[in-house]
Amino acid sequence: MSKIALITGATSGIGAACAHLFAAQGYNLILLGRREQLLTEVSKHLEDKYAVEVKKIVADVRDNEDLSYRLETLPQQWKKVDVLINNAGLSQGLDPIDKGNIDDWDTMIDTNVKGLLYTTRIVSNWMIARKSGHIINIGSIAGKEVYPNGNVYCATKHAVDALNKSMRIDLLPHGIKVTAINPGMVETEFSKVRFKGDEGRAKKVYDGLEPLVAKDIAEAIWFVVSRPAHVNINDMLIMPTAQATGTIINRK
Ligand code: NDP
Ligand code: 8X3
Repeated sequence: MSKIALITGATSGIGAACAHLFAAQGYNLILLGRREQLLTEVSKHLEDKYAVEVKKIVADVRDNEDLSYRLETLPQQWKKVDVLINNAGLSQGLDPIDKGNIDDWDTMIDTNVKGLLYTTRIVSNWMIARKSGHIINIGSIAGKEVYPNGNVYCATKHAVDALNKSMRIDLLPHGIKVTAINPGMVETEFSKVRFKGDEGRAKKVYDGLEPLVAKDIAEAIWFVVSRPAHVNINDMLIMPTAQATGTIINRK
């Protein structure tokens, strides 16, 4: 029987790249995101190309009640999730702490931290029942260090780092693997979302360097997931060659 991966934030960027790579490896997929049309396009493409089964969940990870309903009402066979990729996340704004937009703060905390928790609370129980599973948490270089005006986004990714470590301890008795994947700069919709649709400002983030692409991260995740049963990779930090730290970048 095919394995199942549940990917949050599968409508673009890293999540969509993971969906492609896992489908190519024969996984059936549960793909979650808010933009229904994109979810439908990705799902149809993968079903046609790889003959895998895809379950779409149009949901907002911030809405625990709706998320729980949609996950708990999945048919029983779809609850046999082998891999959970907690990827849904975003940054909003890049302002100093005294000028931060409170709605932006709430959105980042509710999505990157609480959404990840709500999803994990449900899916970890399915994994515990089967005594097997692998949870991949998408952190960031912003969860390892901080940079000017990154304040709340960095705090949410530091929280993901802490949750990654602590869920590994809590789930240890149940044989469940837990891994953090922490990327540096990856060119996706991330900067467009951070700068609220300002494409020019988003593009400038990657000026003069070759950033990572979503597929680079998906390939690292596949490497981690495809290790033998007795091997767990706890934490991976993946940067563009031109980026040494969050802020030290070799631009041409
Ligand atoms: P994208 O903006 O391309 O993708 C983000 C995904 O998250 C989308 O599919 C979006 O789907 C989904 N998402 C956002 N909010 C919600 C929500 N409330 N409920 C459900 N889904 C949601 O960016 P990336 O692929 O780059 O980002 C993926 C992850 O990688 C994030 O956690 C980000 O913090 C992290 N990351 C990104 C880096 C980068 O440089 N790009 C570097 C380090 C980490 P939809 O809008 O359809 O809901
Ligand atoms: C995204 C990476 O450093 O641009 O998590 O915030 S960064």
